[in-house]
Amino acid sequence: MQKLTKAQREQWAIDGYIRVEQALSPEQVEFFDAELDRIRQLPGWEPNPDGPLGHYAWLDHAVDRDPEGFMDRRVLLHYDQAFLDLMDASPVFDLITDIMGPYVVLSMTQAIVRPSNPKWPGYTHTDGGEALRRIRVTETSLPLAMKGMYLLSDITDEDCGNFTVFPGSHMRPFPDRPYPAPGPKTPGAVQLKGKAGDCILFPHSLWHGPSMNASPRARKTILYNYCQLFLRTYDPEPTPEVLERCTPRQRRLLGDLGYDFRPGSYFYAPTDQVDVIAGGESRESSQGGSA
Ligand SMILES: O=C(O)CCC(=O)C(=O)O
Repeated sequence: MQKLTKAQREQWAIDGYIRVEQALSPEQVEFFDAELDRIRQLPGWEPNPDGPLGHYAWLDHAVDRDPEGFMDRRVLLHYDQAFLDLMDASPVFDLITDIMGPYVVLSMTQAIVRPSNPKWPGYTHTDGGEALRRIRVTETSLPLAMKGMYLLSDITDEDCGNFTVFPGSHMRPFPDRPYPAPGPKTPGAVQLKGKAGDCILFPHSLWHGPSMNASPRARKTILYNYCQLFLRTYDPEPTPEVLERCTPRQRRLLGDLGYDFRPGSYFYAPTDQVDVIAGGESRESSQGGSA
């Protein structure tokens, strides 16, 4: 499995993010781009304006059905095999396990479309809610949780809905306050650029968020979150239909330990965890060839 280069390891430790160039092929970018247009017409989990902060509601379709409009769709795996296979695709998953170790689960899948709108200023936050933002692990610690954000749009300028980070903020106290709230224009913020197909990796504890999108086009991304096995996932348990289509490694990443829950499960890993995460059987050999 691929490992971080020395330069990537250094940037991860100091800045708190790395950009993996062309993690998706142009064909994959085209496919997922079209999938985002398709799935916004389908039922799914979308932000719930009436619910508590960060909670989602099951809607018949995205509120905005225009492919260039806003969408924040959660729980993607059932929409196509390609979403499922992205969870442990090389090189991103290799790098994720190099960073997090083998005791990991997939904790969330998400597709976000940021429409053209120069009036929307963007925002800045950490991931994982109120408690996780108060925890900063040390320089040599494995992260508790991290994310891979795949760009489906070229971001070659600033204010194009850029993913914006405060480098090093995963390691130090940060002005976590409602007013004046830190934002993408606060000194120290860096608007990242990249090409469609690149993937940005960062821990939940890094202060980050989208910039405004003053470009004429929507910015599209898909995001896969991973956390240590003993933490909770954002997404609900996968359905049997999804699990049936998984390799052993994918099932493990979705929390299937290979036995029913018993006290101690997830805090202590199955004995084959390291082998399963390192690769193990393919879907063909485990399920008689039905991909
Ligand atoms: O750039 C975006 O659309 C938001 C991404 C983000 O903030 C996140 O994944 O938590």
